Amino acid sequence: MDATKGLEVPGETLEAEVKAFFDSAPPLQNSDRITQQLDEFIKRNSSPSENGKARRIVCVTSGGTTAPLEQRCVRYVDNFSSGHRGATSTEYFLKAGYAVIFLNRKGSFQPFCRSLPDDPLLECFKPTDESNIQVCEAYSEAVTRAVVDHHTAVAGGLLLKLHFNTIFEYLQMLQIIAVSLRCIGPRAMFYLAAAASDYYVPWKEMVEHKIQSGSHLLDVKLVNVPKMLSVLRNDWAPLAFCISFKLETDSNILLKKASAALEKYKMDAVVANELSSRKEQVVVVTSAENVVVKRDKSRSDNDVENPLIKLLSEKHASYIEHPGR
Ligand code: 9Z3
Repeated sequence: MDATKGLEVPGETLEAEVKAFFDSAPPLQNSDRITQQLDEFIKRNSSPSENGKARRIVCVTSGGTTAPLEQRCVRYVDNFSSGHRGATSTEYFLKAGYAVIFLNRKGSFQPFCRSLPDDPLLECFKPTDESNIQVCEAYSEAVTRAVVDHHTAVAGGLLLKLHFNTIFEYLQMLQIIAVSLRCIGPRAMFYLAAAASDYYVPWKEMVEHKIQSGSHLLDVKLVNVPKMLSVLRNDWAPLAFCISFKLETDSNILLKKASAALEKYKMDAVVANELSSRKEQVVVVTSAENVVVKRDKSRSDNDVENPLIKLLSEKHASYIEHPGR
């Protein structure tokens, strides 16, 4: 998070911090509806598919969370993430036979939209007369592909898209998803590519109205967001296969930080990426080895996510066979 240093809470246990975070969070809108959608999605994808086995389900998180500074929010601290990693990975997970819960920041990159221009609705279509429009020739193939692939995934019950804006929404939704997926044990994967805030202003300590300008000092106290990776691993979905991401701008510390996260949060793998080269290469850090995964420029589907998802899908398959850690 591109933020000021937060307040440490000496001696406070993780459990107390987690409780304080959720107690202070504004209640999630539509939580019953989300739980119902998840239950239906998991049920639908738990009967045997073509290969006689139940489909694996991955929760892909994507985009940056915001930490609001005011309850009636005008200003917030944001986390960098375009959502490209999560959206692209979702496409490759679907290709690999997974059902995908795509938990994404509203307005971030969406699966199947990579070949479209920035403003697809206005740039891909043109009017033929006052009341009719048609797809522009130049985009006709890309639009057809995007619409067909998206429709096939959503209508076929293989892709469930859920949106968040704030860190409060993100973590409440992640909890609901994890607890819902607990019943499928090791068949679930978490692929946590979202850039989640490290610091937040507790809701009850947040001013209601827009902070007035006038002072040269903005005096806002941010506290640490509790380390939910531990909670996900230990409490919410202990049997799930968990992949987290480590982002650094200094490549000299990247692998050390990724290994530390692997051990501290008992992840099955940590994907280490450096900001400027993140679309070219990543390193998959596991307790057994570090695997460098590079974009294969000779292919048409040459995103780094292609070999990355292949590798993680293989690791997940062998984890399902031998679930011990
Ligand atoms: C990532 O590292 C993602 O790969 C990126 C993808 C955000 C770099 P884009 O969305 O970029 O394609 O533009 N995500 C996790 C970032 C993060 O905040 N990780 C935390 C950390 O590094 C741990 S949860 O400490």
